[in-house]
Amino acid sequence: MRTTCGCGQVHETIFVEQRGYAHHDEMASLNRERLDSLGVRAVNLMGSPGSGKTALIERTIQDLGGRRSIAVIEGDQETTLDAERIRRAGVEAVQVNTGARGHLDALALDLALDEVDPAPGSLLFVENVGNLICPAGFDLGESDRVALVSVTEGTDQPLKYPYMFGTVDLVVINKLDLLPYVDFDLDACRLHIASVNPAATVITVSATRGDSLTDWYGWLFS
Ligand SMILES: Nc1nc2c(ncn2[C@@H]2O[C@H](COP(=O)(O)OP(=O)(O)OP(=O)(O)O)[C@@H](O)[C@H]2O)c(=O)[nH]1
Ligand SMILES: [Mg+2]
Repeated sequence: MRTTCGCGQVHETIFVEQRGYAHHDEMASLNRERLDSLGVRAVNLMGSPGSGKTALIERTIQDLGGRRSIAVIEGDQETTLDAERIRRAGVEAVQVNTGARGHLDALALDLALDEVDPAPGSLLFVENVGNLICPAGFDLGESDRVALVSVTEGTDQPLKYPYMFGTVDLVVINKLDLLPYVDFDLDACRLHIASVNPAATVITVSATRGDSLTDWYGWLFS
């Protein structure tokens, strides 16, 4: 599997990433042990910019209404805008800025975990940097990997980005409310997902209008 990041200074990034692999895997294992020992479920949310990752977290915070402790780590190249959105929704968030890199890695999660200090038994959302390429190759030590794709992005995304859709436990097809206005074939998209990842669970939601979010919560608390 290709694991190099296509963002920024490609040659230097390739060198650094390759050299860091053994350490990276070790760090991912340590993160996983740390999260397991706390009983924290860490969900790595990945998807294109604008697919609705932050919106889904905001809506989840709103719907759960404090019934489950939630912590959030936000990954973006620049700005603290998403962390600010999460804080406005009522939950503390740590922002990680990756600069030229287009993904979070296990070291970034380790550092962010020190900051966010999730409560035992809590739910931790890790919103990865918005893109369908770079985050696919990086194990953070998360409990679950989730890919979001919205109906405005096109039916064939799972075929074009098989490394992303092939590595996840769940695919969330978002923005169902916009389906009447776009040329998106839900059944074909489901088939494409199955062709690259037969084991993936697929749900369709609207994070903003609230359609089928019971499926999301059902998966989240399964
Ligand atoms: N109509 C509609 N709009 C949505 C839905 N989910 C998200 N949006 C809108 O899509 C835009 C992008 O949503 P975000 O949640 O910021 O997307 P993101 O995936 O976090 O984007 P990045 O952080 O840039 O990667 C916002 O204007 C949201 O309000 C949805 O279900 N339906
Ligand atoms: Mg976001």
